[in-house]
Amino acid sequence: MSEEKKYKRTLVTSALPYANGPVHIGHLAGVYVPADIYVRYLRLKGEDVLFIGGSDEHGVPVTIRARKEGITVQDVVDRYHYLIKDSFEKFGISFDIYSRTTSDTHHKFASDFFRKLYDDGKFIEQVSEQFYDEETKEFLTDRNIRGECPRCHSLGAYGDQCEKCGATLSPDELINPYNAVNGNPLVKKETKHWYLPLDQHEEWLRKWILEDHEEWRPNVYGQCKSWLDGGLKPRAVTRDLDWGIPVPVEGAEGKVLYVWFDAPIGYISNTKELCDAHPELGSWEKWWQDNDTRMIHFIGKDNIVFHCIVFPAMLKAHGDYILPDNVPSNEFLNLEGDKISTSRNWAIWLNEYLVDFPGKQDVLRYVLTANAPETKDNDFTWKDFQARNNNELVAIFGNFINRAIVLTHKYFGGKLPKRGQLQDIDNAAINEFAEVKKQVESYLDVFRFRDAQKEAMNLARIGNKYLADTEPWKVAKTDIDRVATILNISLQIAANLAIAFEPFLPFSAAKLRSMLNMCDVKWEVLGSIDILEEGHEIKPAELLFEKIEDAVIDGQLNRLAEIKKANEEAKKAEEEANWKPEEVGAPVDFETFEKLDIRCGKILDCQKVPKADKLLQFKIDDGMGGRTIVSGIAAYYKPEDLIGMEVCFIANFPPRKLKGVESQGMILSAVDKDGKLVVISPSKDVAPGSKVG
Ligand code: B3M
Ligand code: ZN
Repeated sequence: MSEEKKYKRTLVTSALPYANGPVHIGHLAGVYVPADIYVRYLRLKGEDVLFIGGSDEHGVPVTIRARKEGITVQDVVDRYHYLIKDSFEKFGISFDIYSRTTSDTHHKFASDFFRKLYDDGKFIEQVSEQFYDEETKEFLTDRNIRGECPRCHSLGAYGDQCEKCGATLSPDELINPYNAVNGNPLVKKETKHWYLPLDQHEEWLRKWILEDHEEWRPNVYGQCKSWLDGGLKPRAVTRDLDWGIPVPVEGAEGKVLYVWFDAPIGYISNTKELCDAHPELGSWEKWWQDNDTRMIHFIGKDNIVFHCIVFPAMLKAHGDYILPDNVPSNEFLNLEGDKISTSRNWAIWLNEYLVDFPGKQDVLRYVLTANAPETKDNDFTWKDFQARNNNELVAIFGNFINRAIVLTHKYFGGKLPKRGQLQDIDNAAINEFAEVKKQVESYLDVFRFRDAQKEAMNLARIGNKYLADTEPWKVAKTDIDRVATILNISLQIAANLAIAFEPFLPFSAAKLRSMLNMCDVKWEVLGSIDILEEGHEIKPAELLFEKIEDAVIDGQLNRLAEIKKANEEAKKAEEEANWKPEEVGAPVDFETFEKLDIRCGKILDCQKVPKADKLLQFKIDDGMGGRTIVSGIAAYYKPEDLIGMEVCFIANFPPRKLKGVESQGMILSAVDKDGKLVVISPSKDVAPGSKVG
């Protein structure tokens, strides 16, 4: 175990989300709520802390989104940056700065950082062959290359992964690769890039992580270990792309910094932007280059290698920087048993939650922390959300506060009554809640937020049980002094709750503080029974939490059921459109062949099928009154080029629905050498409806 570091200040960063879509509960649970709990805790303790956030506005994901929506990349990042920023604000994620990687400060900073490493000879240059589209004159990134999967032979696998069989791929492995955007075949072309030679950093990284940071979470430590044991290789830090920060080197026109090179530098440039605007915070260098600073990165598990290996190697290569002390990464949060997926719309989007559950940000914060995927993937379900709200927040926390405040108003006019002689039952409660501070701290200090919140909740349980056991509403009939003692202790517990929950449920804690008329709160006093003074005036009770009814939850479940149904239909259509010609089929007898009714027909009309990239819809003159056929050849033909053409089709397939359109047959085509589909025509005019055989 490494020795605990003495530090003067803590710099907390949270992963910069891609500005290519709204943020969802997975983001919140995995990164932003835990980071926010942690910084709120440090601030309450009076520590010097900065919380840095921002949007990641470079990389391929934003460019893909722009193409999909038919708008510019700048429009995409503008739209989502502000949407994301707004969601975070509304959920109380208390960044000291939330900036963006398209800022001038960042561009200059990242560019200078690259240039310093370049000038110091910290990169290696390598020429390699990459896939290139000769028509659009662009090199393609892995995600923009598609082709046949070498493993399961489904068509349309991506250059980095086959979504059908899950295989991790490189574009070189794809059979007949093509440009995912326009279907063009690709050629190999040489291009030069700069690489960070991670292999040269392996030795110190091994020691730094595997020996000096054994305290890192097992999932983080384990992932690092397996990367290191596998041997590190040089990693390209530049890309051929027209969106990003230009590579500041002569002859590098058309190249930009790889998004994973510039994004983590965003933590530094955003700190600089903040400190430049607020000199009282000190210089940015103090936060990044002084050994007395402790740095913590909050991230999701798919970002571990970049934060534990690549970014530290960049910082080390530069020479002036400190390295992270901890990288508390979470596993994934699933939704109702399925992986959260942006493309399948399988998520609870924060901006939508805010509309559906106004004022209930703390409920989601509470549930996500109670269920945080800290050590393994976890599941969010609406039923659990409802149960935790109704049975814990309302029935325990809210109920206790409400009773304590209402009774104080009823018997003592809203003034904190005097605590008299203590009985055993009082001492037991007091001793119990005096422990809570230590317990919560011991968990927060090692980033175990779900256990910490559970302990904080224990305080409410102690209070609730204390009131239930002492029954002041009954005692009031005979002994008002005893009621005074009970309510004094109860309100002290309530004040403790207002402090303990400030990191977890900031809105409810603030509301509670306001009811209790508390101004300045400090973590230090947690556990004390003297937070509020005798005679202190409190305000009337307001509801802290309210019950969530079944109908509300059913509404959310129905919404998800509809999404699931639409996804299943889309998947079926995609599979059917992905049919693949076999090389030589199994032998068939003549009778079987004769069963196939193949005919010639003429294309009268052809259009794209809405919301289906691959499908075209044909009106065919089949000599029998006409029919509609849907075919998955949109990547290879423009609809207007096909009108008037003669084709062969199978006429006796049972009709089937593709993307809502009924297809009455199948148009025959062959695969050319580039893997493109070519429609088969009779070599001379024949009458529509003529049989082929
Ligand atoms: N934007 C990936 C992600 O959102 C990336 C994180 C950058 S952190 C420097 O998962
Ligand atoms: Zn596959």
